[in-house]
Amino acid sequence: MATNSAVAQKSAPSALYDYLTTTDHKKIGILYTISSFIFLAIGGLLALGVRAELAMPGLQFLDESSYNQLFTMHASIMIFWVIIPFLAAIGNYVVPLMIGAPDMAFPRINALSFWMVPFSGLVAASGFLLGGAADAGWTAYPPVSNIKYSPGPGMNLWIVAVILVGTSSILGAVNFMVTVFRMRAPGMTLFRMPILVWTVLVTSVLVLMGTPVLTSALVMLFIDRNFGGAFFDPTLGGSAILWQNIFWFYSHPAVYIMVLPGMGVISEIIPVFSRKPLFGYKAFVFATAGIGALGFSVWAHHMFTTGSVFLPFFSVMTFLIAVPTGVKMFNWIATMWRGQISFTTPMLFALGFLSMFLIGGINGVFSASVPVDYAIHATYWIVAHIHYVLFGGSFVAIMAGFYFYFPKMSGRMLDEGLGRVHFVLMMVGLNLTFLPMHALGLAGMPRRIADYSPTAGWNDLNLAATIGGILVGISLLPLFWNVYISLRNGKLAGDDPWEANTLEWATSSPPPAWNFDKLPPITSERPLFDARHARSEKDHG
Ligand code: HAS
Ligand code: CU
Repeated sequence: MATNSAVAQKSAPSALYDYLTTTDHKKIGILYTISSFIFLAIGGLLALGVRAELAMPGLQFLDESSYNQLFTMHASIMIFWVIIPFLAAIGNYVVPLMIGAPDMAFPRINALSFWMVPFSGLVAASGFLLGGAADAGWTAYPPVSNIKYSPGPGMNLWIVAVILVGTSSILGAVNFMVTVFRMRAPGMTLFRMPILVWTVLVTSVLVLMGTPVLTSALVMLFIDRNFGGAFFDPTLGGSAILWQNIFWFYSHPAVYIMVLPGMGVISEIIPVFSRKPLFGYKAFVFATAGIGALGFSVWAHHMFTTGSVFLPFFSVMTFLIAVPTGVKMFNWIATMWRGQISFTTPMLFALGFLSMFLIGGINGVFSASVPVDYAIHATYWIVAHIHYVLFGGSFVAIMAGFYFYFPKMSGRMLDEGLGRVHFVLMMVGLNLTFLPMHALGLAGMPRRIADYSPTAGWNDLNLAATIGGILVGISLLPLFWNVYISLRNGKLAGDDPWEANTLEWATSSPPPAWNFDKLPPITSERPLFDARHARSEKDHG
């Protein structure tokens, strides 16, 4: 034995080389996590730049053109290089474990998917060094994004980068689907899969149906800009509205791509810390599929004010989508009902998700009403909506997942006290930033402006939002400190520190390269609960 391990040590490559060449889904999950945190820092700094400029009326720090670059790159980085990859991180790490598989179906494609993410992110961000980053908003509407109004290299780099990151998502989606359909352990029927696996599966279908459409739009825009095309140029017989239709055909489903896996994470956490099974498992699965299906018939709610879409249809469909989401809200609350709730950090973030996503969902329903949307379209109301669903929803769910799975990924517990500090600071910061934006929107403040009149009455609320933004930035410091000290001296986690229900907790923390030495029998959607139960029956009986 001793000689064996000495030999292994001698030939073992360095940890860095190991991570650079790995095809292990767990290491790839960790790489996705690291990359997402780095882009979070970049996207966050850009946001603080935006908030600094808006803290007071007048142009203090930036000119209009740099301001456009900052908010464009902030949104693009947060969406394409933080939220989506972070969810891919969680999916990569836990999906194979949850279904009792040794790895993803295509480990090398999985590695390729990952490496395309930081590479494409750098391509997009390199615009800052090459004479100006993209500046047409993350929605890149022509004519703002055409060669005349956005002549710099940044826009071309952005198009290429988004095509690359989209390709990474498509490869990942195929990989997840094949993994879920072909690699489940014996006994793991579809309706015994953890809800998180279901949400990743539905998300993968959305990616597969939506993302290639975005790619085609981007290719057309690239042709318009660089090869004299006229897809989106009405003066040459094209249509600018065409871009909006194609873009939103992808980007509306994409908002559910960004929240469904987060809902999956929440659905794993709430039962564990309420000591009850998830209420209405099947209803939850069908609600997820329902949101996915409805998500493809509401895209034109982003285009109500263009006058070119059939308003009643898209309005009704948008209202309808609140129903399956409401089913989920009900299920989560019913799961907690009369449970033994323990307020650990993952559970606190899960509760944060429920309350923030409720606000974000309902302020979205307002814009589903056409006359209301005419008043609030392109105002700060929409900015408030976006951030309550994407930050209060998706990102807070990601944080819940991070605190929940960190012990599995590292073998060590995070500090609960620091976790609570992070939670409180982040909740206060995000509400201070985004709650005032509702009022600003109703008062008529348009989004995407670098300056406003000192007499418009928007000064105080903007200052409050800027202070909130700084607080959000500060709230991340206890998180990073927590990770640093816990990796070195954190309490050892053991296999199953939370007394959880699903298979990823049936192996060591971190798991061996092959994931499982042996699996418990799988006869329900809570195999670990069953195993614990059988053990205690035997002890007492
Ligand atoms: Fe949204 C714009 C409508 C969910 C993200 N959304 C955006 C943009 C983003 C985004 C990024 O109809 C801006 C894009 C840009 O840059 O221009 N959104 C909705 C509706 C829902 C919704 C109805 N959005 C999301 C999620 C996102 C996201 C999730 C990301 C994670 N959104 C819109 C509309 C626009 C829009 C318009 C365009 C506006 C414009 O003018 O530009 C729903 O899926 C939300 C459902 C969830 C709930 C909460 C829980 C449900 C319960 C059930 C009972 C509630 C009922 C409603 C029956 C509703 C508790 C009662 C109604 C009352 C008023 C009380
Ligand atoms: Cu939408």
